[in-house]
Amino acid sequence: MSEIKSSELILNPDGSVYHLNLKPEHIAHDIIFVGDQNRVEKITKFFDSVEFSTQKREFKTQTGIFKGKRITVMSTGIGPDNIDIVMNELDALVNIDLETRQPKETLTKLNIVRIGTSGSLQADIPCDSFVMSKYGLGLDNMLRSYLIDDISEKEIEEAFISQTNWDLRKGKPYVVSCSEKLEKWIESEQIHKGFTGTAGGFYGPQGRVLRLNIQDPELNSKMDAFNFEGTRMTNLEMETAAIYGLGKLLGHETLSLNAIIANRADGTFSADPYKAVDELIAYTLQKLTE
Ligand code: R1P
Repeated sequence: MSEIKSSELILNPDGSVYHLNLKPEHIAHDIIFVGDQNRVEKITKFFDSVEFSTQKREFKTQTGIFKGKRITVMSTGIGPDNIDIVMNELDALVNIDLETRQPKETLTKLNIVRIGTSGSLQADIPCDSFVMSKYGLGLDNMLRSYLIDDISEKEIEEAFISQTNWDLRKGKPYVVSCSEKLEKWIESEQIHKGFTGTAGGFYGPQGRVLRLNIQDPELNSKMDAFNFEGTRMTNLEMETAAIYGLGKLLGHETLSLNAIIANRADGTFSADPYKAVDELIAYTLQKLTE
């Protein structure tokens, strides 16, 4: 097989991958994603030790030991475009030989858990609760650059398109499920199982109106009412579906957990969003080491 060219898999002069600034030895096989770079140390401050730390742009990474387990915590920044970079470069670290620039014969599977923040679409999923996304619904189109027919849930996609009268000029929504292995590992009665919309923007793409009119002012109420065989849409954020899609395509286990900090159904915002995130961090670290 011919080698992957330098223009396609870009390495820094020290041999690290271009955006993440990481070499293979810097990462564990259990990885926590957060959006906000300042959230990385909110997690690693609980570690027994931190062996490695780096940051380039919004991508901050720390690897260390928590209760005997080696874990990497990494910030992805905001949005599906960043997830494209993070997932591809992380996968390259374990599944491409960076010296020969050839894919490895034996693939390595990573466990990736996102600890994020999100807005609820349902009044009965209040601020400060946690949602584990059983499905991610991508409204952003990033994943459609790949061949996704074998991994996407077409029946749910079609139901969403028809129930919301989705305008396909905005691209075609895609639906991908989480890793069942991680779901079983991390679930509990404390967590709502959800169907999470991933938008390619924060304002118009999530139905927020400040000074600009949006293409479909009714979209959020149609999303609230969406129902596929009893499954409702629970929340909106900007990474989950992209993580699930690229995780499935590349062969990694992925799960997204979100602390609900805003409730779009009743217009409320958490009185203490940092506390909600801290509680989700504590919950996840505990589960990951059980
Ligand atoms: C928007 O404010 C950001 O917050 C949410 C969204 O998904 C988006 O990334 O998640 P994080 O708090 O994990 O970044």
